[in-house]
Amino acid sequence: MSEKAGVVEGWVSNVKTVGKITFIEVIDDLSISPVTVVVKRDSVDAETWSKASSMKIGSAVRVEGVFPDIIVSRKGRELQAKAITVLSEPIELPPIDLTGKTPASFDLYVDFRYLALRLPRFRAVFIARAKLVEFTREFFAKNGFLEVHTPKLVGAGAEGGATLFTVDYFGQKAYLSQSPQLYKQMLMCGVPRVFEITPYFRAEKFSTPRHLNESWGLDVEMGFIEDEEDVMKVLEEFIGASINYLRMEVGDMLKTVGLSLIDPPSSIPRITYSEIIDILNSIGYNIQWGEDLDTQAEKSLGEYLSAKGTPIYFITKYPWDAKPFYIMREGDNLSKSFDLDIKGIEVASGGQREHRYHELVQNLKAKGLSLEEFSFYIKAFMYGMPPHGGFGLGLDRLLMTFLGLSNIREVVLFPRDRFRLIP
Ligand code: ATP
Ligand code: AMO
Repeated sequence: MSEKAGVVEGWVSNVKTVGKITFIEVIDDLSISPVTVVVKRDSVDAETWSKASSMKIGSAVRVEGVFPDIIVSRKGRELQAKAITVLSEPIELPPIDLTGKTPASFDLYVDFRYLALRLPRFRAVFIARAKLVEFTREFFAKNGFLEVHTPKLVGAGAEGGATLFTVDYFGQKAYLSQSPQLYKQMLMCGVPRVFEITPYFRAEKFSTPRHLNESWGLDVEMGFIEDEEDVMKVLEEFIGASINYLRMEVGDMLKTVGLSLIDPPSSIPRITYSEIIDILNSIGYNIQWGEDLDTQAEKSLGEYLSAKGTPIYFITKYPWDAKPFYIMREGDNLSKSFDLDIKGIEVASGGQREHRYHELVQNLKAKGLSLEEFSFYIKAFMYGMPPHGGFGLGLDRLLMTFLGLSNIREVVLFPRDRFRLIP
């Protein structure tokens, strides 16, 4: 016999007394199934029995006992209790049902995220999120990228002035960083490959299921590239490898809570913007070349391509007018850019950058931007800036689309949108 003494610490998610046995389910470690604590009236003292049979759901407890050789519980882990310490009891009825039997509203699960994390469905999503971030770090470090941290309090925006949050910086105007774009590019004049896992702050006023005012991104930048295809190859490999990693690490856990991962693509097709316009016009849209794709068009395109077995695709060679100043032009009106979409949701965008000083200055002027405001950035292009490119990827959106969830708030612990600044 190899029964082992042990301790379980966690929160009570259910209690049931059947005759002379009380079963207490305790959510303890980072798994989604509770430990069943079995308390036998004949094996414990009167005080322990009384604590067990009057246990309140939601309490924080420590249980000492033994892990038996033969497990009766269907949940897989069992502890035969010897002593119970109730560390903290709820002082009012929790706002969500901690047994998980009665569902609460979407907003309650966000307002009381810490309680929702005791429920398997929510726990599984945030474990998957942590695994995705863990893998991301490992993938880029292994591929020779230096992890960097760029400032989040900045003096200039990169993605358009309309979406900047302004901050008072000792009497001077500063902004919360929308993206590490300018900094990751400047670093290309000193380090060949960088990545950053970073918050994006964007004062976008609209409320959609895929926008937040604070989101998390993966920013990647690589020097000495031939063209944007070199960047797309890295992103393509990362997408396939991350789905495979999540499958291996959390696939079963997700299945248990009714979620499934998207299939890893064997390759990701590159479809040009012009081809996309043709597809959209062939399925009932009336879009002129040069127009932006609106949300509905993106969605229809996603459905059309998914039905053809292509849920993940690159859209390449956008008109330069539709892209930011830092993207390199291709010919007169195209750009060396790409977006990565999953089922109609833009997950990443990037491209080859303009690394030639004079052309970059022209690009800034063409977009009507102030050379003075960007002078610190342009300076870096005077000292041997190599050809480079990269992408920014929304990690929240990536996980949301990997799991087939319809609202970005499902994968963010404490989402920040126009109507939510607390908790
Ligand atoms: P996405 O293209 O998915 O929005 P993104 O963060 O790159 O991702 P932008 O390229 O800035 O966003 O978005 C394109 C533009 O689409 C937004 O700036 C915004 O003007 C517009 N937009 C998107 N959704 C909505 C919406 N629900 N209501 C109004 N405008 C929207
Ligand atoms: P872009 O503006 O397309 O590109 O942002 C990159 C990716 O970040 C995610 N994202 C968001 N996710 C949730 N809520 C938001 N408000 C939000 N805004 C952006 C999306 C988007 O594809 N500097 C460039 C990237 C580059 O060229 O390297 C940039 O920021 O998934």
